[in-house]
Amino acid sequence: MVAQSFNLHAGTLEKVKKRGTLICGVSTGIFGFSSVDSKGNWQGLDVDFCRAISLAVLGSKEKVKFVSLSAQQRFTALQSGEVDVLSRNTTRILSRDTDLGINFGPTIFYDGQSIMVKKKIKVSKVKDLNSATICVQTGTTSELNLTDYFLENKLKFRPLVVENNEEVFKAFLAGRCDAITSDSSQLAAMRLGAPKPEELMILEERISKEPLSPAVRHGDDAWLDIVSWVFYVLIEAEELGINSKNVDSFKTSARPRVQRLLGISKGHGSYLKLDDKWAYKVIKGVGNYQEFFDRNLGEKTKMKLERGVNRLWTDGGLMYAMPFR
Ligand SMILES: N[C@@H](CCC(=O)N[C@@H](CS)C(=O)NCC(=O)O)C(=O)O
Repeated sequence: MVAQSFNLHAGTLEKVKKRGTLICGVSTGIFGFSSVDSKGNWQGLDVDFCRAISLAVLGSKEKVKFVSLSAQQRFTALQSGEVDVLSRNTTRILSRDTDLGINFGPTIFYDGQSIMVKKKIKVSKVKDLNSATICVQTGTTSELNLTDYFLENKLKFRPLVVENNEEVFKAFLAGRCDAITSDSSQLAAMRLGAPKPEELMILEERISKEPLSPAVRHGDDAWLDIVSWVFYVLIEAEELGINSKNVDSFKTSARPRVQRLLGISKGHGSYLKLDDKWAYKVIKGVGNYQEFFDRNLGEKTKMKLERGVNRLWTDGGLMYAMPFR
């Protein structure tokens, strides 16, 4: 029955509150997005996003259990209820959004697929890779895009499809393929793990759009609202110049927009069944989107990525917060 199936997956918020822990599906290890540091702590943009949800719902960034999921495993883990949210360099595409019984929240990182080669093969353009063998991980959009791009450009290639992230990179380093393909941020992360990163080069062409977005199960609109609005808070805070360090100085602000965000004017928590200070806790605990970016991917990190299209809309980028009112 429709009413029953609609309710099948509802209640994630209540489940998380009762459990006292958010269970968050991440990757098996992509530096800058979700990986374990030398002290055994999870770190990265996707990890910080889970911590932000945990702050909003449970008031602490520590109440998260991270579950490593390969590209193949991720959707089943979400569908079956093994994880409450998937925050794992996952591209939003039509078929996943519909057929898989999942819903995507706002895009937290706009990426694009690229191809990486060893400099010594002296290739500078994708078209130089005609008839090459290309390593790609199974269960990814990378696999599908590669076929489209080569077809469109009348090029041939042989795919070497490998299931596991580590194995696919090993295969490339061992020379089992001429090139490796993935989202360009992920190639940058992989390169950092190579014995000689300076010998590898990411070709300039971006062969696809990869809007990386968190996902939840169909049928729990209230939970999707929370995941979505946690993200808008990160952007809204950046738009307003509010960050984890200066947030307390905004407590006396006369601006209605600031008062609503920080819960100084009452009532904005109840829309999401959270307390009025939920967004304040998120900002205080993990900061705004700029802090997310700088800490995990920016100039001061090993990744050294440019903000690019992930800048705020007011700076010519795509990041835009829905009005918090
Ligand atoms: N964004 C693409 C690719 C995501 C993806 O899974 N990429 C691989 C290759 S870098 C990966 O993250 N592997 C890590 C893992 O399997 O844990 C998608 O959603 O399909």
